[in-house]
This record gives sequence, C-alpha cells and structure tokens, in this order.
Amino acid sequence: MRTAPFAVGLALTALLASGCADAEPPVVEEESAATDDARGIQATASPSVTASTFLPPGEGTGAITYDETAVPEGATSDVQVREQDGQTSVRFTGTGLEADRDFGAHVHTRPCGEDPADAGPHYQNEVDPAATEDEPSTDPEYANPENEVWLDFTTDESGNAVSEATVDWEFREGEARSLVLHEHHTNTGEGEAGTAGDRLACVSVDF
Ligand SMILES: [Cu+2]
Repeated sequence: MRTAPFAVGLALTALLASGCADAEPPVVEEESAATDDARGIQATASPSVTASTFLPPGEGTGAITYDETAVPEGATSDVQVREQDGQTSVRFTGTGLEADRDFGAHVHTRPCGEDPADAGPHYQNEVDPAATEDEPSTDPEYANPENEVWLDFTTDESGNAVSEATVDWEFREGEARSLVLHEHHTNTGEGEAGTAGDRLACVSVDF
C-alpha cells in the first residue's frame, strides 16, 4: 500500500518526461501543419458550381437544348469554376446526353437565349483584333485552347461525360456568360480554328 503510489508516480514521471522530450513536439507541429493545409484548401479551392437541367427554348433560361436528339430535355449540366493564382479551371459534367457521341464545347461571351446565336462568340483572353460580330475569330493564333476555354468531350454508353480545362488566366468580370455544346469536336486549322459545327445546347454560367 505504501509503495504502490510511489511506483505509479515514477512511471508517470518517466512517461511525461519521454513524452515531452520526444513524442509531443513533432505531433504538435504535424497538427498545426495539417490545420494550415485544411484552411488553405477551404480558402482557395472551393469552386463555384452551376447546376442546370436542359429544357427546350422558351421553357427555361438556365440550360437550353436546340437539338433534343443530342441533348434531350432533362439532361443535366454541372459546371464548376475554380480560379486560383491566376489560373482558371472549368469542369463540365453532363448526364442524359446522346450516348457515344462527340461534342465540342466552349465558353462563350453572352448568356444563352432562344436563338443559338444569342450566346455570342467564344470568350478569348487575348481578343483577336481581326474578329468582328459577323466574322468570329478563326485564326489559330487566337482561336486555340490556351486563349479560349475548350471542353470537348465524348459521352460514354450511358450518355455521361466529364471534361476539364485549365488556362493560365482569369475571366474578365461579366464577359464570359455561357458554355455552348456543339455538333462535333473543335477544328484547329487555319480559317476554321474554334469552329465545331452547329450549336446543340447552351448553359448560362456567370464565369
Ligand atoms: Cu463554341
């Protein structure tokens, strides 16, 4: 009865001593580093998300389908935008689209409307000085996936697709307002760069 508390006291002292000397400081450092990482991720990596369901023209304004074979009513679009350190990543996720099919996809300048042309031309970081309202840029020097955001994709056998693009710049506020889905993958040659056929559908996104 008299020696037991003493022995316990010694053991505790030894435990505390070794804990303070070896184990505790590294553990504390690791915890604070992990906390900083978590804060960093929360502050810089939370994307803006625009989720919409495609509807025929006149029935909705968020996402409009102009071709219900390629983009049936009820198909969905999810667009995530992440701007960080001067870079911009855009990720498109589609469901309910025509299966096993190529699509072109780009960020355009204006919101979607009842007319497929309402979305305007492609958003360009460096605007092609030769482009006009009637003749959009087809110069590969400007109409390319580094100066524009291209999200071409191919759907799987269930009509789902995910595509992502990252560029070394950020959108000018209010100048990039939609994602347009096109008939085929995007051309890159002289005089046709950036073209991808008819506009099949459009998603309004305030990038
Ligand atoms: Cu386009």
